[in-house]
Amino acid sequence: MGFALPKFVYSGPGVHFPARYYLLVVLLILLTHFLFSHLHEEYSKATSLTQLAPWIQSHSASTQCVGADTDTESVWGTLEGDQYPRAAHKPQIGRANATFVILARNHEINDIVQSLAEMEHTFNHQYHYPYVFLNDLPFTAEFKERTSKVVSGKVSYGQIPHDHWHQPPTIDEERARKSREDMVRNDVIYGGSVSYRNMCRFNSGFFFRHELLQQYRYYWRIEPGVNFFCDITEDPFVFLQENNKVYGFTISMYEYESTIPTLWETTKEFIRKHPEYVAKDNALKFISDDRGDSYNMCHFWSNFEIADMDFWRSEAYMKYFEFLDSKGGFYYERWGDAPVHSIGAALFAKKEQIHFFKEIGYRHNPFQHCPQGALHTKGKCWCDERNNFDYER
Ligand SMILES: Nc1nc2c(ncn2[C@@H]2O[C@H](COP(=O)(O)OP(=O)(O)OP(=O)(O)O)[C@@H](O)[C@H]2O)c(=O)[nH]1
Ligand SMILES: [Mg+2]
Repeated sequence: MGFALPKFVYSGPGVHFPARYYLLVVLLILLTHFLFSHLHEEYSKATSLTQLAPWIQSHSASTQCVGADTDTESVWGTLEGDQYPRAAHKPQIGRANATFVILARNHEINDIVQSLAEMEHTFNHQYHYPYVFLNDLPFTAEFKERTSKVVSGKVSYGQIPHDHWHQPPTIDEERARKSREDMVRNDVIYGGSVSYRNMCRFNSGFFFRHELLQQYRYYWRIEPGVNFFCDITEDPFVFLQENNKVYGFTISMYEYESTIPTLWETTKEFIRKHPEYVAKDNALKFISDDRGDSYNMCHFWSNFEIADMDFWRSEAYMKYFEFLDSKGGFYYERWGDAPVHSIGAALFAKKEQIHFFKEIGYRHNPFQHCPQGALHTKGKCWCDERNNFDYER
């Protein structure tokens, strides 16, 4: 009975008898639409896709694209130039020309966000100092999104210039490779890593030259996964500024000798050439027990630093860094930024310009400084007072 559909429509597998009628109705509608579109101009205009677009937009809230009712301008609109302001970022209240500096890799995002949250909670929610994030690779959108969300100061994200990060072509790679292999054989921590060496060299002599940091004088270095235990009631940047200090630390310890076999000899060679750079009333006693003959391996643990970048930018330190760099020890050995900064501060600054921030509770695994007694109470510190590592002897 009835009419037969053309074979190509109804004979396919899985098409059941009632489906014939649905297909027939669809075909008839399409045929009618086709005929009307050609015969009646008004009908054609009214049903064109451009006419239907506004209706589609206003009736598809459940699949709304970014940009319809979110404040996208403050989230993504100003990414250019690596500036990333958010409405939540408040104008700076802190009085110093200062910033936080964070060198990090994209995969460290969870640990970074945790460090930032603790920094905001204990200090920056009242001061709104800015943050500068640096990386040898471009930061991901996720990194920018999540880090910018947890802070109260403005943020900027910068990529490190190639030559400030990578092993210079003047380094004899054959010699450097042999040294890395020796260190791996001797179980020297990070002994086989080139990127760790890049990082140490960058922190020793380049970070303060990055274009995003040019406008700032003081910085506070933050690493992924560190803890800040206590409320910080006095602004450490202003403290440095008002007391003419150049370097602040919380933990000091001994360096692994195998990572810096010739660092002190190289330093002495530099000082013989440039005795004029050594400060009167310096802190040589902190780094040497025999009036400079040998280095005692003491250094400030540089994963925490609150310091004056103009000190690193000074002629004395810049010449010192360039001399060290010309000897290649960042790659032929594994010179760390902690001993390099510590020796630089101890020799080129006065000892009273170096400050122990004993009220700042801080942990970078596996060591922590936990303020003692009245300072612990004042700062409402959440660290265990009995777990305190200030000096290792
Ligand atoms: N962008 C970038 N950052 C790095 C790289 N290597 C290290 N860093 C950062 O440099 C800082 C020091 O590196 P760490 O790996 O923490 O070195 P460390 O503190 O001596 O050693 P840990 O005990 O492992 O923490 C951290 O802020 C790292 O995120 C790298 O290859 N690229
Ligand atoms: Mg670290």
